[in-house]
Formats: sequence, C-alpha cells, structure tokens
Amino acid sequence: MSKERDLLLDKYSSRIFKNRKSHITQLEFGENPDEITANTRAIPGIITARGCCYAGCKGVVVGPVKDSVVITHGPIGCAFYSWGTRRNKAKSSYEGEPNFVPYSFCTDMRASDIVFGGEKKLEEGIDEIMQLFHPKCIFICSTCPIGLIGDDVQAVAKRVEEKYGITAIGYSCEGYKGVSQSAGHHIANNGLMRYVIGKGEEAPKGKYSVNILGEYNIGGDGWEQERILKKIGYEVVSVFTGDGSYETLKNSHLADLNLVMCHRSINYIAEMMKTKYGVDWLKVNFIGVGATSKSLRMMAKYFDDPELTRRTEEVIAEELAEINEDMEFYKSKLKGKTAGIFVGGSRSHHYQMLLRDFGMETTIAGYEFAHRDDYEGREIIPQIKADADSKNIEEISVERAVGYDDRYTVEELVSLRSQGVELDTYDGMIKDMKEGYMVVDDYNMFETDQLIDQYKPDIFFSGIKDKYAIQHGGVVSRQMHSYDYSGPYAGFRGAVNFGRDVTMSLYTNAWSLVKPPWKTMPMLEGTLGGAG
Ligand code: CFM
Repeated sequence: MSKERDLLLDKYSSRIFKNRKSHITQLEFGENPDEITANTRAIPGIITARGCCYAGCKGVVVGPVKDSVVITHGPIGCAFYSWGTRRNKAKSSYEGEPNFVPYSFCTDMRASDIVFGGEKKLEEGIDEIMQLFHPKCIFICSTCPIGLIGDDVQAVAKRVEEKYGITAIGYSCEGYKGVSQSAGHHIANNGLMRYVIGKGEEAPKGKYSVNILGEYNIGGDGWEQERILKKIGYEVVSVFTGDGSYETLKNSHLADLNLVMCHRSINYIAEMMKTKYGVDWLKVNFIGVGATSKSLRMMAKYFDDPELTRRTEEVIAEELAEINEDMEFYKSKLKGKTAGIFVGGSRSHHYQMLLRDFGMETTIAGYEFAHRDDYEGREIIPQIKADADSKNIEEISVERAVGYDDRYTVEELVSLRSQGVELDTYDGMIKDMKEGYMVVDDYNMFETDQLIDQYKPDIFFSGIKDKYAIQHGGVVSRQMHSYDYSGPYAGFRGAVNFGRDVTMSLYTNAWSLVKPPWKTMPMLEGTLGGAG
C-alpha cells in the first residue's frame, strides 16, 4: 500500500478502515489493474456529498425537459430545495414553445394527506396544471413518504393520460431508493425509454444526425456543443436532457448516432437504444480543447465521408485560431499547477482533460456516486456484484423493434473501433490518470482535508458545501456543479472561459490572507467512528 493512502487510512478506527480502504486507491498501474469499490452505502455519520434518488430523477434527468411539467409528489421541502438548485439553462426553441424549467410544481403533502393518501390531491393538482399550462407531458416524481404510504403514482399517470390524451409518467423515485442519486438516473432513464423515446415519427432532415446524451446544459455547455456541431453540419435531433424537450426526445430513436457525454447518468438509455433501435453510441468529451477535437474527429470517422471530415478539420482549425492566443496566455499562467477534483459521476474525469490543455495535472480525483465502470471502464461490468440496494432498482430489457436495423455491420464496427472510434464503450477515469495519483470514491470532508494537506494542490474543484470549508483552509476552490455561476466551459470557447476563471482564482491574493483557527489554535484530537 502506498504512503499517502496509508497515512489517510491510518486515522480511521478499524471499522471505518475496513469500509473505506477499498474506496480509496493510489494508482499503481501494476500487473493487476487498479480497483475501487463504488456505488455502495455511505457510512452513517460520515458527511457524504451525495444526494438522493429523487434528486437524480427529478433534479438531474427529467427536470431539464423544458416543455414538460415535473410535479413533486410529496412535502413542499423536497420541491423547494430542488427548485432551481441544478443550474439547467433552457429557452424556448420556437415561438410559443413552453418552458416550465423556472417553475416548481408540488402536491404539498400534509399530515392528513399522509394519513388518508395523496392520490386524489395529486390528480387535482394535475387538473389545475392542465387548466393553467396545458403541457403535453407530465413527470410525477415521488418523494420518500409516497412509497411509505403506498400512493400508486403509475395508476394516477394512467388516469391522467386517458383523461387528457397526454403523456404522463409516474416515477417511484423515493429518496431512499438505492444509495445515491445514481438510482434516480436509472429510474428516470427507464421511464424515458418506456414512454417517450420512439413515440415520434419525425425523421431528421440532415445528412448526419445525432443526439447528445448526458448533457444538461449547465452554464450553457450544451449550447456551445450544439453551436460547434451545427457549424460542422450535423443535425442535433435531441439533447438528453439539457434544454431538452419532450417533442424532440420522442424522435431521438431516428437519429444516426448517440453521443454520450455523461456516461454515469445516461448509459442505460444509450445501451437500450442500441438494442432496440440499432443506434450506436460514442463516448465523447466536449470538455477540453484536445478532447473536443478528438471527439469531433471520431464522429467524422464514424460517418466516413470525406466532405464531413474536411469540414470537421476546417471547423477545428477555425475554432482553434479564434481561441489560440487566449489559451496560450492562460497556459502561461497555469502550466505546472496541480489540482484536486471531486464532483458527481463524470466531471472529475472530463475536467482533467481540460486542465491538461493548460499544463495542469490532477493528482487527486473522486466521484460522489459513480459506479466501478466510471472509474475502471465498462469491461469491468460483468465483475460487478449486485447487492440488495442495486437489485432494488428495476433493470428493464428491450428487444429490437420491428423495422430498425443496425447502422453498421459487426465487421464494420470492429474496423471502426480499431481506428480509434470509441463505440459502445467507455474506458473510465483511472486510465487517464498517472501512477501515485489518488482516486477516492464517495469522498468525505475529512478525506478532502487530509488529501489537500498531503498533496497540496493549487486549486480544488469541489462540490457545493465543501467549497467553503476548503477555502477557509486557504486553498482556492471552484465549484464544479454550477461553475460558480460562470460558464459555459464546454467546447472551444468554453475552454477560454475556464482558463480565465481558474487564472483569476489562483492569482488573487485573498487565499494567502486566510488564517483558519486551526492553524493558530491547538487542535482537539479525536478518533472517527468510535472505538474499535
Ligand atoms: Fe452527470 Fe451531470 Fe455529473 Fe450527474 Fe450531478 Fe451535474 Fe455532477 Mo452536479 S449528470 S454525473 S448527477 S455530469 S448535477 S450535470 S455537476 S453531480 S459530475
């Protein structure tokens, strides 16, 4: 076991040590591949940064669908605290297109509803929504008490569909399901696959069409990606689900190719669409200049058209010319600096590529709720043992739909893969890191503090709450869920924004003026997790 990892785990009692040791790995790249334990329950009492299943379904996956109403079935707090806290940006794509993203709808369950049942209240709430807003699609998201009292949200959804002739999906995404928001992603994906994808018949008009899966338009990232793709000549059929709409998601099965940005939150749909409609998926990363160029080139190879390849190179050259001077300037400021990063399930990998564009290395990285495949690559999936928590989340299986063929034959796919087109696969984060670097699953604040002390990164890309604790310790942090209200950071122009923000953060002298009390006052010593 390596030194820094030893030092970190040493502080734990044996009970906590037993749990945490397999969630923390210092990369060795030895004979056996580096392994990590992930997607298991957090230790009670350890301050995890994770969210809940409802957050993953309502907040992350279905929340950004702008022309659909998302109703929280539960007490008002769940609706209030998930109202606008994920920074989904959305605007109407055509005159008259509804945009319900700024709203929060809730059944406001009270004590008497918990005792006597809330289905009636839910139906009345939906009647009111129909009178006022006339959406074509409604997502009902259940919070913890709904599962406990047994309200049948699927039956309500069915009645609503019959009454109004719209799509209504009842989600049993109670907060306690699974071990994190990851369960909510899966549940949301299942519903979209069952009731939305494949419902439309509008075929794409462009020569080459794509969906962007797992892109949520935080800070306008999705818009920057669409700008580049459209400039090359691609038709973007739908985006799951940032600035997305029910009207486009239902036609998504007719696109030529699925691009997967956030593997963690959407890989279920990518796989199911491949099986059911023969749409290949390509793991892309539009975070970082090198990563964006690589992704665009893989796409061009997939379609294998000289004109598309020429246009791709032309656009890459144009975009690089536009940002080159700025990138060089920020690189001169950032080269040689180091970073730590801890975000949900994708960004801790994606942003390492962007940091490398500036000559920065990420020595500590972790995810809140990723699965082993996000760390170690999809080839690990058969080895992942299902536990009671993961078995609790429905796996749906789909079959090839009549009239849909694979886009390419198996031989053609093998040939494309051998040319570096990363189809239907994902290598995970670890392979892009270096020996000695630390990878931690489900970080807690104690580990963050300790690792910052040991590795002394110049900047730490953090979550929402830990940001302030890190800064109190004199290390600058940029919050990577909402970008501290900056962005976009994706694509070519986004890289410049990121370089500017990181440079500003690092070159302010504010952090050297911070003297936290623990640097000047005696520390109380204690052990974590009780005796033994
Ligand atoms: Fe995917 Fe996300 Fe992420 Fe995620 Fe999230 Fe997010 Fe995230 Mo916050 S879908 S896993 S559940 S890339 S909200 S846009 S920033 S934790 S790393």
